[in-house]
Amino acid sequence: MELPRGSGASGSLSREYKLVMLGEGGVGKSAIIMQFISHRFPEDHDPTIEDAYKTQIRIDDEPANLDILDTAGQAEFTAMRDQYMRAGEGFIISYSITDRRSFQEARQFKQLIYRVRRTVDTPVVLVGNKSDLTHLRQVSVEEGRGLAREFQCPFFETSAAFRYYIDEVFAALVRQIRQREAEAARGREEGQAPSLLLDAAEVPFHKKQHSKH
Ligand SMILES: Nc1nc2c(ncn2[C@@H]2O[C@H](COP(=O)(O)OP(=O)(O)O)[C@@H](O)[C@H]2O)c(=O)[nH]1
Ligand SMILES: [Mg+2]
Repeated sequence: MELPRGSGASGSLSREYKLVMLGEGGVGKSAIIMQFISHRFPEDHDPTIEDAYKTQIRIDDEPANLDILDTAGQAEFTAMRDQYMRAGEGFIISYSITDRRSFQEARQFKQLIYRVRRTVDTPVVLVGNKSDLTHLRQVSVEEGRGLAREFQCPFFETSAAFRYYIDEVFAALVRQIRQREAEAARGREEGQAPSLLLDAAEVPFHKKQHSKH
């Protein structure tokens, strides 16, 4: 795995954020990450590759080391995805505006995060990708906004092809993580427990959980 750009004394000291990119196959998850990290748009990224990528950026004048998992082939279990889902601090749920089914799947990914994290307060950003393909649009901006309201999360329509709103997605996600950390720190100072963490007993039981190794 590559060292983060600009790493060094200060780089290694800055906080690392574990982010996870979710969404149906073909919506442009890999393309978004490639554009974000290397300013390239690969037309032919292998759809089966599931890998993590590191980069260092500044968000609101503070350095952030990002460790981003690009998921693929959501049907089968992989140890790496399992680990990232549990350790993940922020999640991008992506769909394609040209594919209504991928939009409907977004809710499933939200539920998956809830099952793994057992809290309703996980930082999420909703992304409708391929905004350049307006003539093929199947999901309106209003529908995207509506779902984001339901998720209570930021929403962007992106184009990985044209690099529209790519940086904004990652900045919004890191900001949410920082906000929650600041709130948690304030809560600790005031001697309160984090408010939105659910009791284990409140989490619905799911039969089809992956067995732990
Ligand atoms: N026009 C257009 N095509 C895109 C965009 N993002 C991805 N694609 C194309 O959609 C296909 C699937 O992209 P990929 O990143 O492999 O999707 P993934 O399976 O979600 O990782 C590829 O042919 C990409 O070139 C976009 O923003 N605009
Ligand atoms: Mg991919």
